[in-house]
Amino acid sequence: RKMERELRAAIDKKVQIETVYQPVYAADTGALNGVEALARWRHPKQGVISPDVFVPLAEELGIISELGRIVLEQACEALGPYQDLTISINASPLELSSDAYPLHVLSTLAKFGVDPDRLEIEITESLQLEEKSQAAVAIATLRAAGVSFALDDFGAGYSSFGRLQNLHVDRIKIDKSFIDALSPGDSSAVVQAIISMARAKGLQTTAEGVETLEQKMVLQSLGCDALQGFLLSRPISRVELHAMLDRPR
Ligand code: G
Ligand code: G
Ligand code: MN
Ligand code: NA
Repeated sequence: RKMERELRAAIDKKVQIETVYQPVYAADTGALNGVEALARWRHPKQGVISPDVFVPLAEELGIISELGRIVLEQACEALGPYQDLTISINASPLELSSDAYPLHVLSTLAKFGVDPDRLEIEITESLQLEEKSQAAVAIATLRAAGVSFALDDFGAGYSSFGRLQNLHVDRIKIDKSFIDALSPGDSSAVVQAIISMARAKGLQTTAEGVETLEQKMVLQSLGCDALQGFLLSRPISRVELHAMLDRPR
């Protein structure tokens, strides 16, 4: 198909793939903790195409690692100089399973002068982690170098609590569907339970998809660590990010 050829060409030539950045803030102080890097495909005719469309396509085509490399490089280049900010990237299970992944990530960080403890890799519950699998080795290698891991979309899949036993992560990102339910009249019991469980396990929490002041206040009162969502900021371009970061913070 035409779109497949076009995606291959874009990733090959490193054109049209543009990373945007969504700020993540400390829930208590409101300080900027860092940003999540999110890929966009700026198609010359169709406009901006969502990663929900082209990430699965890149996986099918076997070029997801190349896409991940482009996003990591763009993010490191954009954020390198801002030493106090964390960079979060989304990694597909296929990427993590490639032999070259951990060393490539570490050499990219070194190339851009980004300390490994500033990088957080978001993985999903769909990651099937066999013991001693390539992905498990990648996670262990990167964690040993100081990179941290977050479980993305927590609660959206099956057996979420079970996954936490064998996936070594530092943070959980509470799926937007639970944050949506934090509206007047609804119970906050599920989010409260997720946050207490995380705390008991020594994990940090980020709420995703925070859209209202009400949700923000409930999350603050429940002791959620970090907030992300349209209420605070949409994903922004590199130029907008730099304009924001270069203003006094
Ligand atoms: O940015 P947006 O909310 O449209 O992202 C939609 C989905 O695409 C999310 O699940 C997000 O994690 C995923 N995604 C965004 N950028 C990347 C990327 O660079 N790599 C991978 N594997 N997934 C991404
Ligand atoms: O699966 P992942 O968490 O990586 O997905 C991130 C996606 O969620 C991004 O595409 C981003 O645009 C989207 N997103 C971030 N904040 C909000 C929000 O407050 N509301 C909605 N509807 N989407 C959001
Ligand atoms: Mn994510
Ligand atoms: Na998510």
